[in-house]
Amino acid sequence: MLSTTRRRTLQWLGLGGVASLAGCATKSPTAAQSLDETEEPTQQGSTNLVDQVAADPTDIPGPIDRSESAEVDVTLRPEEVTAEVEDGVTFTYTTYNGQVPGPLVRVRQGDTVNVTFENPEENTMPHNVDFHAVAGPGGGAEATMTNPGETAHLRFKATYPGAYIYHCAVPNMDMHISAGMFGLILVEPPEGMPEVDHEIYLGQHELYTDKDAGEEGQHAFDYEAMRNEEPTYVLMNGEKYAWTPNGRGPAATVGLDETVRVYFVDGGPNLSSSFHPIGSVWETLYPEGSLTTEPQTHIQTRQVPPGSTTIATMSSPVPGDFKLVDHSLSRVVRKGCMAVVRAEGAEDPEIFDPDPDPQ
Ligand SMILES: [Cu+2]
Repeated sequence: MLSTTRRRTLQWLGLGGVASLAGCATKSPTAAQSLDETEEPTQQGSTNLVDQVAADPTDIPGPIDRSESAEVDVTLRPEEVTAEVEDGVTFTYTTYNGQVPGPLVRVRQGDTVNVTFENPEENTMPHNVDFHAVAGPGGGAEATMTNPGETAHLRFKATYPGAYIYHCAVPNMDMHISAGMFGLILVEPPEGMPEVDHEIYLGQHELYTDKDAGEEGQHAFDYEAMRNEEPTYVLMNGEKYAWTPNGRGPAATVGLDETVRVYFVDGGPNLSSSFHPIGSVWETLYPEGSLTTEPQTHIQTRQVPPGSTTIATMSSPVPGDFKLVDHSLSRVVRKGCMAVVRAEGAEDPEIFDPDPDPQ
């Protein structure tokens, strides 16, 4: 996706300047709303245009090498931004820190985490965060419930290890998550994670819009489609084929036999992912992101439910592009769900020969 094309498209859509799409009045839900309230606010177009919501899969904190607990400060900003899902198609996302999935938070079991939750004034909706790594009511959802312009603080101790989802949990939480509000928090065990050559971060979720996939223009959120669980797009990192050679480039480019560890979160809000590396297998896989269970080995496809994660490794002895997909393949072919790990190096016909000599 070329940024010049992108800019031209945004101008064509009338989104390049200060013109506001936010004319449709939205009743601003308040922090006092109850969970069973079913009011469905019209999602407003945001003038906050950005070139990219797709989180860079390699932009994650490195392994923790501390042998003692520490205090870790984390700032999450729920940002409502408009960006392209694919060329010519824009959508107003709700995000953590402007990216989908939200930033990978990495701490060590026993650490104390100080969360600052800043809901920017220019937002139109209340937001919060529920961390599945939090031992406490709502995973911190009520403690971080904020209207635009408000800041909240949450302090928690990471008492158990594992890879956990975090997500928005306001009354219309399915809409907020679908529009991008989910991410992964990794709580490393005291002994740390096994060493690998590369780590990447991917998040799958569904987008429900009022137009067909690929139809140009601004897509509004479609509650009816969400109620029927019929997404327009199923995405990895928030954009169609974001981290593939046809998008922004491979999620990672690695050498032969180098191990790639994938931190994978399924935001949903509704669909399980059948997570599979085409041309390979998951050599070690921690089901549901559990780090207190022995990993499984040589797994072809692993179901990852919405609201869960997996940690899985792969490598390749031969070069090529390895597509990481949801093996519910219509989501790949028709709805945009794919990332690519590229392995570079010399061919090895002993292992893989696409054109063998006749015997
Ligand atoms: Cu939200």
